[in-house]
Amino acid sequence: MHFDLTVIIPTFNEEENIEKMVFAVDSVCRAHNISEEILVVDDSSSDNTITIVKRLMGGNPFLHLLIRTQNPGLSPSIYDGIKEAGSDLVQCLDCDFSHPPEKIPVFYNLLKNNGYDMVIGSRYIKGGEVINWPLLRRVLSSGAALLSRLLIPHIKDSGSGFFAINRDILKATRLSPRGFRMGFEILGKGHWTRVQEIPIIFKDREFGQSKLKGRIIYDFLIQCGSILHYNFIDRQSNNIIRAWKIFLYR
Ligand SMILES: Nc1nc2c(ncn2[C@@H]2O[C@H](COP(=O)(O)OP(=O)(O)OP(=O)(O)O)[C@@H](O)[C@H]2O)c(=O)[nH]1
Ligand SMILES: [Mg+2]
Repeated sequence: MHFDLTVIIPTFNEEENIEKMVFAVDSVCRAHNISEEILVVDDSSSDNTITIVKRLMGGNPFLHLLIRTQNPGLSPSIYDGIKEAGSDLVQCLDCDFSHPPEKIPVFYNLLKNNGYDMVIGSRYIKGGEVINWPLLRRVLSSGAALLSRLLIPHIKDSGSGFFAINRDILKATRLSPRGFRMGFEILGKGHWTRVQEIPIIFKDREFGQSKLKGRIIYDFLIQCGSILHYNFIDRQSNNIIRAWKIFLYR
């Protein structure tokens, strides 16, 4: 079966959201004539997420499920999804409606028709916004975004989980996905040339529980170290220097 786009939805205990999200993604794609695969990547949820997806798969051949049993985590799940995807153009979005699925055609159009390697849904550029986030979440997210800009300065929201890539940029890379910031890993190590941020309005989840843990700060710091090592010790990439050149000379 041919797909124009694979939409990866990582899940862990999302029984309140998954059915609505599958239909939201499918109706947006249909309305824009995008033939999509929806790939749910689940980390062995203990609620009914898997049962619901299996039931939906009955009448919806575009819907696929990858159940993981090892190395749990958001970024490792997204990475497995990218490797399993039926299309080279891949969109990631959270299951909890923090990321508006209506924006998917904008990402797709930039990848498919404008030759971008990566498109990032950004909370921290003009027109972008975060709604209903508690103060602590805002502070942590903005702090991580600032630290990320020391490495990849021309991108304002490299930690956004709402991004799309042409997965060709990951050929011959060695990624070590950990934590919640898979987009940052790709920016630090992938073979991109053209990256575009588009504004998104990020809403806090209404249903289901947050999976964010305190460990996320530790994971992020290790990830920064890994990207620095990859660029300056292993010399597998010169993305940090390239990003600084783009930032300074554009
Ligand atoms: N496969 C997998 N998915 C996960 C994991 N942790 C979170 N997710 C999913 O990744 C997406 C983002 O997780 P969230 O818990 O919403 O994280 P967040 O948006 O930073 O925090 P909240 O919105 O406050 O919950 C959701 O679709 C989750 O179900 C995980 O360990 N494995
Ligand atoms: Mg969320």
